[in-house]
Amino acid sequence: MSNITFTMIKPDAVRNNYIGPILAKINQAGFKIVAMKFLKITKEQAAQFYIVHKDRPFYNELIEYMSSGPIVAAILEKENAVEDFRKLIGATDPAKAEPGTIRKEFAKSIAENAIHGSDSNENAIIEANFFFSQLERF
Ligand code: IDP
Ligand code: MG
Repeated sequence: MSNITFTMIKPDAVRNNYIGPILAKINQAGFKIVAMKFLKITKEQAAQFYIVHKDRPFYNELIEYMSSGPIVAAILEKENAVEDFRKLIGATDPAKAEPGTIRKEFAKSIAENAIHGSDSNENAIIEANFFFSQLERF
């Protein structure tokens, strides 16, 4: 069954001019772009988006980083979207990511790791709703 996942091309990848190459890999892997925007989020929005990590030692660093520059946010659709997209982006730590994955190719550190991918169908819906109204989906 076709379902959705949510992604962000993170500030480091935008700064490094990787928007184009990352979108090419996403399209090549068979994901349909349902919604997309280029925007900069505030610290408060980053803190809310990553609230599940509030007790982790890297929470403040994560908020600073995610609000440090523009990101590309998108909803993607594909059969088995969440799991297949996590495979395409690779492990959180790019040093541990498989060859050919987006994080292996475009990320330099576990903190600034180029891209986000939802970890469950439930979170994909929550995250998509955080960024997009129904009028912005096609
Ligand atoms: P994920 O993005 O692969 O799902 P999570 O564990 O959900 O990884 O962490 C969310 C984000 O927090 C990561 O993508 C990364 O940007 C950052 N992060 C995760 N672990 C660390 C860490 O150990 N140090 C610094 N930043 C981290
Ligand atoms: Mg996660």
